[in-house]
Formats: sequence, C-alpha cells, structure tokens
Amino acid sequence: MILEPDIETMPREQMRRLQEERLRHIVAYAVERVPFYKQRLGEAGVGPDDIRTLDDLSRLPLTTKDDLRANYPSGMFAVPRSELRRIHASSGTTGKPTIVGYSAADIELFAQVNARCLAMGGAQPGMTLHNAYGYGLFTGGLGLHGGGERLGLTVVPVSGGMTERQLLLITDLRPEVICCTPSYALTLAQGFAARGIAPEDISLRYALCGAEPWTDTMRGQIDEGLGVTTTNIYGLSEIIGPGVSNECIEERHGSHINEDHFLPEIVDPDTGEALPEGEQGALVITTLTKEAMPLLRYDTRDICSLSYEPCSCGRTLVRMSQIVGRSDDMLIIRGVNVYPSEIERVIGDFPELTADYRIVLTREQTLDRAALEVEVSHAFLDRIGGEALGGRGAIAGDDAARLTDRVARRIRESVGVAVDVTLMAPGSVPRSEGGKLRRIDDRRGLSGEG
Ligand code: DLL
Repeated sequence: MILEPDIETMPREQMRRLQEERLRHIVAYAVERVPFYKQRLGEAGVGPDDIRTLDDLSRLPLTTKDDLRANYPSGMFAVPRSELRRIHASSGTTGKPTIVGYSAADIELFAQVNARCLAMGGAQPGMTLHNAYGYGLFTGGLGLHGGGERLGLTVVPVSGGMTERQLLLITDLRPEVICCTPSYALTLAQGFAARGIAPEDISLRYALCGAEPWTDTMRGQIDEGLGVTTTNIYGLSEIIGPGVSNECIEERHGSHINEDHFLPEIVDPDTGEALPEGEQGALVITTLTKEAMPLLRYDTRDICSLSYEPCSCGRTLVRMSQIVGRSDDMLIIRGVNVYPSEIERVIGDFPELTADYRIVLTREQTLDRAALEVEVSHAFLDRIGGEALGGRGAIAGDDAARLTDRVARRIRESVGVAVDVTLMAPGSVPRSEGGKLRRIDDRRGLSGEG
C-alpha cells in the first residue's frame, strides 16, 4: 500500500521542482531564524538568493555533529522554546546528548513519515503494531508510535526489554507488525524457538528493523525465525528520528527516502565533494520542511549510496543502500551510539590507568559484547605488587577486581553501555605498528555478510 501516491510516485522532474521550492524557503528561513546559519553562510559568502536550484546545493557548507555540540542545547532552534512541543535526544551518553526539538507541525511530520514507512514495510490500517523500540528520549519508540496511530494501526507501546513479557504479549495480542532493532528481533525469535513455538504459529507478518547496522544474513534469520518479511528502516534524531527512509516489501532493495522532506546527497567523506549517483560516500541530508530545527546539508556520517532506478513498487522516491559503515568512529553497541572518545575520557579520570586501551566488540548469538582492555600504570602495579599476572598480561587479584568494578560502573553510568573491563600490565596492549592505530577491534562482522 502506498500511503501518499501523489508524492511517493511523483515524476522526478516534479519532485525536483518541489524540492527546489522548499529548499529556497528553508535556506531563507534558517538564515533568518538561526544565528548559527546566518553566520555560517555569511562566512561562506553565500546568501539565500544564491540557492535557486538543486545544483546550487553544494555551495552551502556542511553542518556537522560538532556544530550541534557547539550550539548545545538549544542554539540550533529556529523557534522560541515556548513553541517546542517535544524534545528528543540521540541515543547514547548521559554526558552531552544531541538535543533535538519539534514544533507541533514537526510532530505531525514525524507521524506522517513514519506512517509512510510502516506502509512501505507492509502494514495496513486495522493491523496491530508491537512497538518494541525504546520509548523516551530515543526517537524510535515515540516516532513509530505516532506513525502507527497515523496509519490506523493499534499500537502496543511495549518499549524495549523484558523479553518474557514481549513473547507473551505477541502470543496473546496477535500483532501483525513488529518494530524493533534487528538484534532484538533475533532475541525474540530465539525466545520463541526456546519455547517450542514455530514461526508459522507466530502472528507477526511484517518487521521494520533499523537503528543499528545489520546485514542480509541477519535479515534471513529474522524472516525465518519470526515468520515475517523484514524491511530496513533508517533515520537519525538530528533529521527527525526514524522515518527518513524504509524499504518497500516488494523489492527490499534499498530504502525509499521521504525526499519531499529530507533531501539527500552523497559526498566524499574526506573532501565533502558531492559524488555522482551510485557512488558510495557519506549521506548528507537537508531538511526541507522542519520548523523547529532545520538542518542544511547535515553530514550524517553514514556511508551508503543512492539509486534513482525505477522500483517495481511504483514509488519514484530515491533509494539508499544499506549503511555499510560510518565515516567517524561512532560505534553502535546494543543500539546505543558510543564514541570511543567517551570511554577514553572515563579512562582518563582514573590515575591508576594509562591511555593505552583497546575495545573488542563481539556478538554472542544476537547480543553485542564490548570488552575493554586497558593498561594500568607502573605505580599501580608496584602498589599492588606481588599479585598474580594472568595470561596475556591480564592482571588478577582483589585490588585489580575492585578497580575493574569501579571503571565498569563509571562507563555504564556516563556512557550508557555495559563493558567487560580487563586490566592489563603496562606494555601489553597492542601498539601502532606505523599505520593507523586500531583501538577498536570490531569482530561482529557487520560490514560483510554474517
Ligand atoms: O536510531 C533513529 C531510528 C530509530 C532509526 C528507530 C530507525 C529505527 P539515533 O539514535 O540518532 O536515531 O541514531 C542514528 O543510527 O546515524 C546510523 O548510524 C544508525 N542507524 C539508524 N538506522 C539504521 C539502519 C535512530 N537502518 C544512527 N541501518 C544513524 C544502519 C542505522 N544504521
């Protein structure tokens, strides 16, 4: 089902004209209302009148996550606080999250684009949606909730966690649609299998999975394990949350971007130069209609490509490929966005530790595990002297165990993820061998298959 055929199947030329009209408006609006944009465009020597067509887009400077950080918490808002109806934040840290604001119209838009995505993924009015995305500051729960209601679904706002209860609710309420992260979909599939419930006996027919990188291998496992057709939903808080794009069930080959609201480009992640269709690079998005926090050429840092090939579902909306990685070092651990620098900052708070560390990410069954190996100082080792040095330089003993617990707790509290900490003897963590030092060893195998 195509929710808004007028828009979703619009001929390219007409879409381009719509985008250009909206682009002209949003650039003038941002410059007028957001001091940051007035200054940034001024510095670049570009005025709103210089941006007439999509070809002029590349004259606008990129907006980055650092710009949002520098204007924390509300410097990017284009409306007074009293006109905000909601605040969300990007998942992750309890340090400084990225704060995003929505006007009443933005909340309508948020619901509308998510309703479109749900329809792309197979949902139809009258169905029941089991929404297992987290409710709260994270955009996933409330975003798909609004979309589900808008489409005419019965929404069960389960949020994340409490797997036992989720299995019970799915069994008893018999929803046709589920939304959750792909890794959680696998956890649920395993839960059903462990209870001897066969996929064909599960009521679910469609799953919309996203918010973290995943592969076609995982898709196959979700399809099979839950007896569903799984589509990929993509989005980010800065732009709106979920609802930027979704695959159609017909092809499941690239996610259709709601490009009447979110204008996409692909740029070279190093030079920022625009790349031609089909080439892989960083996805850059301009919000064409957002009121409270318009963003011009926001660098998502997500690496993918765009395709304007016609799609058998009838939609003409451009498709983006699966995200193959990020151009920065952001990690997504169990759905939580984490920058290694945040973990590094915690390490720096402990005089017993040095700056030599390594993070190893693995996936056990469906769950991400993060292990931190960090070296202790010589002074600390001398102080606890005589305690056993374990295998491969790991340090054992009571003092070490206490310190390990403190470090793990502090990371959990300030970064928001559980990390297994191992203290290492000085000199035992791998050093750079001339090339780039890889502090992150991601063994989850997400960039390839499996
Ligand atoms: O994850 C919004 C969302 C909620 C999307 C529910 C889909 C479903 P943030 O917490 O701001 O927002 O994280 C955004 O997550 O820049 C990507 O790196 C990653 N991401 C989101 N969707 C996908 C996906 C939400 N389908 C960041 N595939 C983005 C790969 C994804 N990565």
